Amino acid sequence: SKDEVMAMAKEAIMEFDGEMAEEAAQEGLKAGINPVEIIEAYTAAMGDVGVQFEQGTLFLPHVLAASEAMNAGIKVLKPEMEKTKAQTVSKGKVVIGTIEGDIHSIGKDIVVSMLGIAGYDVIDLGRDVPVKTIVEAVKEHKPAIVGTSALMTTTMVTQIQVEEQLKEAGVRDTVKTMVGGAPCTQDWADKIGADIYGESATDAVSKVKAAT
Ligand code: HCB
Repeated sequence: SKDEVMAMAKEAIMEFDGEMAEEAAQEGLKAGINPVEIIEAYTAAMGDVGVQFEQGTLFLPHVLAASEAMNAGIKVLKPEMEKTKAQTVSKGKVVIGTIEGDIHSIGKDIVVSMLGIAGYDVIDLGRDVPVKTIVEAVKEHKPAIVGTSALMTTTMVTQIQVEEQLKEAGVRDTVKTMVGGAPCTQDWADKIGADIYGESATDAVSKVKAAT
């Protein structure tokens, strides 16, 4: 049943079990469950892993193993998600990357996949992307949206530099900026002058759609 698949997806991440994550994905697809919902189950479990990491009951290798399990599951779901990508005409370009100094990529990768499925032409700059590179990419690709992901309070502050350096380069008005990642909030976006705050990948996609 759906409940069983969702429970299995969560357990797989909590148990750092990539094979179980794959099995949950396969079972889910067989049962006709929307792949996005299965990813949300993995994400919820990843949040629990994060809490346990903060509490000191899990350590970095566990977090890494959990994220690898999550990637294994997503790999199974991705081809299925791409099938639903109907339009051949691009809805617009989005440049995205994880901010300078920050190597967290899981959430950004989910946003990249989901924007791609929604029909956007996504230029993924990867992780730990220098602000300069982001500005250069805006000049080169002329995207409708430029998004950054920051997972740490120490790196989210660099999102301010994106706003400033886009202005200095004279291209801030040509593009809408999006911020996301666990420590970011709507307040943060408002404070730094970012146009869009993406709370989740689903939220990011709907706000990008509304803005393009
Ligand atoms: Co990492 N880490 N980590 N980590 N890590 C966090 C982020 C902490 C909060 C954990 C903690 O201590 N409480 C913490 C940051 C504390 C702070 O704020 N200062 C932390 C730390 C400290 C570190 C290291 C410094 C640890 C060390 O080495 N001592 C180090 C970072 C080094 C560096 O970056 N320079 C580190 C390393 C790692 C890994 C490698 C083990 C692994 C990352 C693997 C990878 O990404 N390839 C990792 C992980 C997995 C986490 C936690 C547990 C989970 C993050 C995650 O993937 N969540 C995290 C704890 C937490 O977040 N509570 C912990 C799941 C995804 C799906 O959620 O929020 O990223 P998401 O994305 C959502 C959403 O935000 C939105 O859509 C996504 C899908 O819905 N979204 C966007 C994301 N980006 C967007 C961009 C947009 O434009 C729009 C929407």
